[in-house]
Amino acid sequence: MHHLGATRSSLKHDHLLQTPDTFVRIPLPGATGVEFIVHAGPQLGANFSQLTAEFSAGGTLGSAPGQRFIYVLAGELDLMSGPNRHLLGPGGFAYLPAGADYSVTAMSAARAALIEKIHEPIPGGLAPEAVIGNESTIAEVPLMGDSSLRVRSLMPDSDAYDFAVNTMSYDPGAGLSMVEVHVMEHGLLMLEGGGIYRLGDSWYPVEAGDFIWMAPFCPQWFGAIGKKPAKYLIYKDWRRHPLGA
Ligand code: UGY
Ligand code: MN
Repeated sequence: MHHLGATRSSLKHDHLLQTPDTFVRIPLPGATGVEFIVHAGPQLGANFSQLTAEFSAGGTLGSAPGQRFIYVLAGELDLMSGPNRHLLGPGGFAYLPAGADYSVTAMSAARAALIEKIHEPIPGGLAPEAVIGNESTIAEVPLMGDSSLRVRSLMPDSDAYDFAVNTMSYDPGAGLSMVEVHVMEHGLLMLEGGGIYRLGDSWYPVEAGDFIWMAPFCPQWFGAIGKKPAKYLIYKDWRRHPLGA
């Protein structure tokens, strides 16, 4: 079935909205039993990559070119990190620094968001360490005092780490209190609900399953619409000087 070329997906110089009807699955080296949807990468102008990994039961991830963050969307992943075994179900996540000794195998059909970035060390700074957890154990913090819009920070906030990954939950009708224009870029995966996203000078209806990339300084605003809460997973580069020093 085709739709006469119509889609909500849209690519502009400072943002990409990529909707599931336009996803193309590819294999990647070192992985078996896994198909990947590439949402963002240097080809787009991004300084990180974001993918969805779709595992068959028993599928395994290969290694990443740099540090990697994994967030389980569905199913269960078996993470061996050094000698330690962790079972990660939905909301389970892991941050694995570049060069870490680990393997990821799906216990059943599973889906996970992958965020990968080449680490930018600070001269004389501490090296980042692996972090493994579940979102459900992390306290929600109201954004700028607004309890209808809550943030959970999945990564430690220290200079050793050069990116942040948060989930943001909006009650129906909640919205960002300002149009943001900032130096950080974003990779965003809609997890639940929907609403209207302003990106640059365009306003888009968005819903669970959509991916958005926002370039540095892309004007952005979101308002949740509908009777269900909206929630997204959002990446940003963090704690690094704009000149790279
Ligand atoms: O962390 C952020 O910059 C976040 N408030 N941006 C967004 O939701 N588009
Ligand atoms: Mn932002």
